Amino acid sequence: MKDLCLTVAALLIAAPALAETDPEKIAAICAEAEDRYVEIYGHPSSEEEGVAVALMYKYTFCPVTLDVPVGTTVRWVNVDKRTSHSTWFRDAGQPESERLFPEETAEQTFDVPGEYGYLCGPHWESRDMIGKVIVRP
Ligand SMILES: [Cu+2]
Repeated sequence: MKDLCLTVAALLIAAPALAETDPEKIAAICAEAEDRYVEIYGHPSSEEEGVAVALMYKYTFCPVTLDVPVGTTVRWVNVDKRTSHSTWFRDAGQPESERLFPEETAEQTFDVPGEYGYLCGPHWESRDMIGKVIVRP
């Protein structure tokens, strides 16, 4: 397990525009992703203590937009079976995370309110794998 605990710089970023995507399709993918999570960890992702969980599955971040209070640590979990993903807060000037292989995780704590758009390095261009973290004061 890989923990990337980075504190996001005090930058308010304009999130990249989300591609047109069918919300029903996203909901179906994210329901499947949650099933995978329960299969792997034995409990729902919402029951993790002290972190907000975002899943990486089928070229989708689940939820696509994660809304959290300031000071929250977000844990990304790859619940895919074969594909690796990353998180890249490109517009905040951060380097891309290491690739997360299936069942690997990365964490980042958000100490500054704002909207943080991010990309999956290998899939943002080809598969519109894009997400956003909204950090509330
Ligand atoms: Cu990806």
